[in-house]
Amino acid sequence: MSQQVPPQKHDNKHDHQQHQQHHAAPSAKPTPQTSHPSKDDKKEIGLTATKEGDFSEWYTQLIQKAEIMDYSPVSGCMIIRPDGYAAWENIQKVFDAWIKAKGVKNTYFPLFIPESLMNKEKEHVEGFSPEVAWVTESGKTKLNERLAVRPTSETIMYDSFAKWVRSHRDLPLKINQWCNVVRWEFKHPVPFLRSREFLWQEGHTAFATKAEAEKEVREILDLYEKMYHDYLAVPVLKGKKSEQEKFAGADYTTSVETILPNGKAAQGATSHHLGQHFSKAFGIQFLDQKENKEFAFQNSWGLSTRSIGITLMIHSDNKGAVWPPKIAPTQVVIVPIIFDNSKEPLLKKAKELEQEIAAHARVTLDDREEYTSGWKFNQWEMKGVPLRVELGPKDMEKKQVVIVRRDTAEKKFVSWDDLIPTITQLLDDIHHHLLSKAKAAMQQHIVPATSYAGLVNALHSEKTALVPFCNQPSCEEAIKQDTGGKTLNAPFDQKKSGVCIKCGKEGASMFYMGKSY
Ligand code: 87F
Repeated sequence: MSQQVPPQKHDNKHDHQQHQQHHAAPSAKPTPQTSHPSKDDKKEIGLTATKEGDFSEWYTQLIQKAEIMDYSPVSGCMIIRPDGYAAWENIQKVFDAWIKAKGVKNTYFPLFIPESLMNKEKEHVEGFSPEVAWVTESGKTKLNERLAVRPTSETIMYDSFAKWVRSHRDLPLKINQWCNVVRWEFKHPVPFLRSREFLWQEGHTAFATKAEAEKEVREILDLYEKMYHDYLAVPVLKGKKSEQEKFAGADYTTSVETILPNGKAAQGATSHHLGQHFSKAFGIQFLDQKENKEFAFQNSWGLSTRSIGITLMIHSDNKGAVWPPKIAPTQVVIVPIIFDNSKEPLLKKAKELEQEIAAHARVTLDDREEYTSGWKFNQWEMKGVPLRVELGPKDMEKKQVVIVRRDTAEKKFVSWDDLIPTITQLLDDIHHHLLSKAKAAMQQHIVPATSYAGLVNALHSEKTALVPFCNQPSCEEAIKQDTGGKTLNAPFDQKKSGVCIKCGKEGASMFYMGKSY
């Protein structure tokens, strides 16, 4: 794979002509390019697949060429490169502050979970056991007990919770950890969406009452919605999972679901109410005010690096990545248009602008002289930077810059004095533009259906259907076998009930059904 990203559209010559149309051509020659790829390289460096034509090939090329991830020697395990990791750090920073404000504290529990602990609450691992990776030996010595590489930390955490919780005064207990987990999946891996190791936060809380726990489940789900909506510019479908699709260890599971451009659904995050399921298995008990021994009510909730894959799939285009501004690794790139006879003052000004912007946005100045500005434009477009600020000799004269939006390619001439408010406004505009496009796209992928034929039809045409469904696992299993579709969730505000599209039972709730990742 090439380490460098791409010219595809901004042919360099053309680019300078374009620029000069606005800026009246300086007579000096542009800085010679030493690393500009030859014409023959072009195809390979840009994206060769289109989002509309071959979605999965497009995505695979995009995330590598935008330098977001790379494949590793271990199948299904990926390398998160600095841009991908920076986006994750931005997500972390926001969510971490939100949960801390709710009294959640961060911890770190071991990566290895003894088999005996994993088996303490068998039901929750049952369906997942083929995906658990085990450590069985050190050097040539067999371990006395196998150790699971954590696929999730309920068991190891709740073993401690049982020791930490004694009285009602120890509750609520609110613990989170940011960590990696391993699930040895056998379905084909999709970077960020389905990898064998991924990063997430897992929140685990214990309460004295069911009401308090249930309140939190919904509050956390609202935070997940807010993260997707306000930061990733991704609309979600919020609701409750079906009996078939809920976490087996939970009383019920709530989720935010997303719809990808290929019509497939992807679960964005989950918030589970565990009831007293685990507290009974692990002995998490407390003495209440009347000195009665009670089992705690628990929740667990998680958001993972999958959110990055969902975001990129939704917003990116045939020129490369499109990062939503709020989590973009770099929000603004300054590209000086360098000519030999005007280089010094121009670079000096570019540095000043960089400093000024740095107080308000994540900015980088691309003053590399071995690349032409046209080449840089393409590279930063591939890397998905929301705003490009160009500064050329003519702009110096006019005390202005040219600002180009990544999402619409719109160009704006902005005086130096207006730079900061304009950048702030544009970043906000881009967020809202991406969100409204994504909302429209999601709506186009959702259709109502009241009959089985309607559901089948919808699933065949890459749609998610809103259907009345009885929520019986046998019915869902039959639908899955028959169509490959499954429930995503049931919206909380059930406006009407109907007759189950599968079995005809009355009083069925409305569920979203679709094909999913
Ligand atoms: C894979 C292997 C073993 C998912 C697994 O959703 C166990 C599991 O328990 C497993 N895959 N799960 C469910 C995870 C539930 C829950 N954990 C905390 C979350 C959010 C964070």
